[in-house]
Amino acid sequence: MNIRIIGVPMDLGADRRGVDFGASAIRYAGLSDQLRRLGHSVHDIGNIVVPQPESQPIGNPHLKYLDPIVQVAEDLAQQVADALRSNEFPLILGGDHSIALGSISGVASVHRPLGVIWIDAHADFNTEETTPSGNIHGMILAALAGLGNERLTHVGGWTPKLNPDNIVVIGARDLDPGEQALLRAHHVHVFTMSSIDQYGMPEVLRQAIELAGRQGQGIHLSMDMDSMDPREAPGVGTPVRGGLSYREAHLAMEMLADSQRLVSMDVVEVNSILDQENATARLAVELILSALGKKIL
Ligand code: B3U
Ligand code: MN
Ligand code: MN
Repeated sequence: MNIRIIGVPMDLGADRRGVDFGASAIRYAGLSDQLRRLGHSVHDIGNIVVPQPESQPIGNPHLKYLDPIVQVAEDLAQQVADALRSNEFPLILGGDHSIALGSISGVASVHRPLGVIWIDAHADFNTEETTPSGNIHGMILAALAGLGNERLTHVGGWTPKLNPDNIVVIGARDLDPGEQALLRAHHVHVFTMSSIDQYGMPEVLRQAIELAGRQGQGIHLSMDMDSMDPREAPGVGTPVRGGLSYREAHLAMEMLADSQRLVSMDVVEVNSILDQENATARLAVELILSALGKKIL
């Protein structure tokens, strides 16, 4: 496979600084070399330009840094669509989860309809009305489904990018009240940590792939590293106890690789200021390799 790596040093969508180094930390953990060792060809185009928060007004407190976030999303969507048209698999490295607005808008402009598997401790299904923080990284999945502020929903000039019926959230354990109501109202498939405890990751992934790819479409994987248990991934902005184990996460990646349905992937929320010896970035590399075909034997 030809892989195009796109870094997005974005931290405007989240409260804590440090996720802007995430893409560099993942590269430093050896991503390109190891992808090449797997037999892929790798085209790393470097980082998209992201404004520094110090030079930007926060703007509306319910939609912090809306202008620069939308501007980066427009840029990234172009880059991602260009990669796909050049027959390259887009692998986007965050940055906070607001970057998925650009990555998925770009993928959905080429692959329509598109399924999404969103692995996250959160569901990122808030709008400006339900957000407790005003942080846009918590609103991205809703925006892609056409809900919330028009600037967010209309990146690329069209909406919605996703049908809620093809959205699957896995690993959720921290949802806000208004967000829960929206997820229910729009029938988003959410496999919480309790569903994983009850049915096990193999069954959850089997159903997730079926739901996200119901009409035979491609699937984008959006991997928020805070889905992992904080013992495995200490370097994330918002650690939440009781997350995915190392084994569960690898199994999920391997099942996605076996499905041969992945068309693109992003890895987000690695916070290298809070990390311990780059452990979270190294884990991100291992998970990417499993998702892109690495087998033990
Ligand atoms: N749901 C909360 C918290 C949050 C969402 N995503 C992350 N944290 N990483 C919010 O602010 O929307
Ligand atoms: Mn997220
Ligand atoms: Mn999260």
